[in-house]
Amino acid sequence: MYSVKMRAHQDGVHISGAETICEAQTIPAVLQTFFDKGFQHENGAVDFLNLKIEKIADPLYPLEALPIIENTPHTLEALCEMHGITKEALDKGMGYIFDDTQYRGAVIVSAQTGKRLDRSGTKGVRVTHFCFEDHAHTPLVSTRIQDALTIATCITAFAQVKGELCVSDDLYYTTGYFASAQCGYHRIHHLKPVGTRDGGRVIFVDETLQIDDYIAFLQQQPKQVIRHER
Ligand code: PML
Repeated sequence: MYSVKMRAHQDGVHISGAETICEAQTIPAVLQTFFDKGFQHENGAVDFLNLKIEKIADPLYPLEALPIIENTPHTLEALCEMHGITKEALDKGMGYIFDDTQYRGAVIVSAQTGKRLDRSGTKGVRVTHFCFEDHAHTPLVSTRIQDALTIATCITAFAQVKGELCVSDDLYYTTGYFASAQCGYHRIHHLKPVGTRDGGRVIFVDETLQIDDYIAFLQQQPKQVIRHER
């Protein structure tokens, strides 16, 4: 199996990215899809596009995709409260999403205090080496939701993770989600105003989390997220 990744920039600013793990014979089709995605993006014209292929030696770690809750009856604040994430932690998490830094990955914070726990600076912790397999009869409506569900499933796989909040940094996409292993992937609309590149991912965790093991799992372990009909 091979890991295939794409990232596209304009003037050093991230425009779009994509990744999967596939068999050798599928690589050309994947490269074409990723190339098209990178070059035709609403965030802007691309002046740098990187395509990377790496052989994967370790077996894929299987994960059951979180269920998607389309019309959540809960507000973000209520979801956080239900998951033991304090208002202080949510406010600090929101601060990272709406600050001037465009983190490439997620910021990990204490669910109790909101204190940042990872040491990845402005880079953030990127979830990498994953793929998605769909065994459900009803397909997902977009590859954006597929990618977001895959990442959320990887992020929430450790018991000490209380929840993840994601706001898209795409200019015209204002839907985000709150995800947890306990309650699934809750889509939340209008999380930000249209026309801004604000956005990001915040992972709220219990401070007992072994952060180095968790980051190694997110970044190095090859992961396969499998979706079944519910
Ligand atoms: C992104 O691709 O920019 C993140 C998407 C988050 C929300 C996806 C959804 O609509 O459920």
